[in-house]
Amino acid sequence: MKKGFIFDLDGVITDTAKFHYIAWKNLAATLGITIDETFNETLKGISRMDSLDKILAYGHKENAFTTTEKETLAQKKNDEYVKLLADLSEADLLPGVHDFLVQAKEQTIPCSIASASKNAPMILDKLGVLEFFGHIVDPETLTKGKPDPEIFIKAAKSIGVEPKDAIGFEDAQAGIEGIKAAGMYAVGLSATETLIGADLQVASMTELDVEQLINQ
Ligand code: B16
Ligand code: MG
Repeated sequence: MKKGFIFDLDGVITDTAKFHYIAWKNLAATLGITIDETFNETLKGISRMDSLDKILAYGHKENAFTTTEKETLAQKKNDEYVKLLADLSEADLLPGVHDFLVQAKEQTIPCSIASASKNAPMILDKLGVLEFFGHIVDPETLTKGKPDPEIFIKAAKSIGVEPKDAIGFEDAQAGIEGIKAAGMYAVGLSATETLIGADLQVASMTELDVEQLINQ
């Protein structure tokens, strides 16, 4: 029987990829770099600074800025991103998420968040689901990003669950790889892409039942 749930945020609990895209696209434009939605797919699950590095490399400007300048650029992007989240509410939870979290609470299955986003606590608060999570891993404490398993191992331990007894939920390929490398059961969430290595893939949380999932 499985004993804990580890959730990615963006693409699993809510979909803020469109807001990341607007903010990165606008910042990139000020640097003379044009990004499109296909390129934006490659930024999913990637940390803020790694995303900036990818954009600069895409525009052949990887050596154009100092670390301090890059920090200023990343801050500028985040300021716009946070403004775009102003109206985020419970209505922005992805289908089936609220019901699944309620079921997990009823079954006393602890939940934690393994997201690359430094904005995760604020986003979960706006979505009205902060109370369901025993812990949110602080991405500042990580030495490596996804696909490294570090974030998932920390997320499991934070709620007192061994990784082998946990189930991880992810929408990105790098995340599925991290969950599997951590030794967990991986549930992939995507209606459009095949997530290689996922133990189970569904289009949305509406297809999932907590009792069935933990007892399989
Ligand atoms: P922030 P996840 C990730 O969230 C996003 O998918 C990725 O696009 C973003 O760059 C990253 O969080 C960092 O976010 O700038 O808010 O710290 O999928 O790991 O929940
Ligand atoms: Mg994600």
